[in-house]
Amino acid sequence: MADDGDLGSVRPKLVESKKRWAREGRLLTGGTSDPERDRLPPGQRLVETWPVLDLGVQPEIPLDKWRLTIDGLVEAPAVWRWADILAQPEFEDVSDIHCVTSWSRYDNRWRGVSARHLLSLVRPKPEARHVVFHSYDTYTTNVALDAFAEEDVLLATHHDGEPISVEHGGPLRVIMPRWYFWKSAKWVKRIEFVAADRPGFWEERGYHNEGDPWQEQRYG
Ligand SMILES: Nc1nc2c(c(=O)[nH]1)N[C@H]1C(S)=C(S)[C@@H](COP(=O)(O)O)O[C@H]1N2
Ligand SMILES: [Mo]
Repeated sequence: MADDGDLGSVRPKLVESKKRWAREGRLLTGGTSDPERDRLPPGQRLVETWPVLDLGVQPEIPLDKWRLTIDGLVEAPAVWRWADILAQPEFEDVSDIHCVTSWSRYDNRWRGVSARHLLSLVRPKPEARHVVFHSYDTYTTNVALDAFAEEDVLLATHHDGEPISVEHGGPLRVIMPRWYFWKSAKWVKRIEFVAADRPGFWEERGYHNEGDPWQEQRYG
């Protein structure tokens, strides 16, 4: 378990209660859904709204100051400015959001830069096995390189045709459609390729290391 002594401006009560839920296995249904037959994974309920979840800090980065560093075990590390994002081929994908706190939201149309395109530019070295996302609010989360390389993963600038708002992680957030939404880092500022896995903010606090909603991998 992580030591929360120096979380600074994040909301310690919220973090504490989520850690307790993880310990107690809150919301675990042990039920099943079949992705071939069902659209809603076990224990989820459909919402029409779009809840905002974060650590209580919503960083606002002017586009002229905004940078995205892509580094670690890659052949061609990069620091992208906003103009570099705009210069990449556009990618779109429609997917359902499943948040571990049990809400799901269908048919989110994301637009941005595909992970596969990014990978083709930076070229991970053979030792690279995992990816760590670092965000402007100090949040981190980790995924396997294989999961990042799935065809539906992207760095999103737009949601349903509109630029992603600050509260939802704009100007740029990661979208990992196959995992619970905590893997989709808002306000991403660094994508780091590493050999050894490194648990992120919630993964250190009792969440599952992967987070497949169909297997109800809420807590680890
Ligand atoms: N940078 C950052 N990304 C984050 C979080 C966060 O606190 N900071 N929270 C995660 C969690 S737990 C969820 S459910 C989703 C919420 O995204 P939303 O506010 O757009 O619904 O963002 C994820 N990405
Ligand atoms: Mo979440």
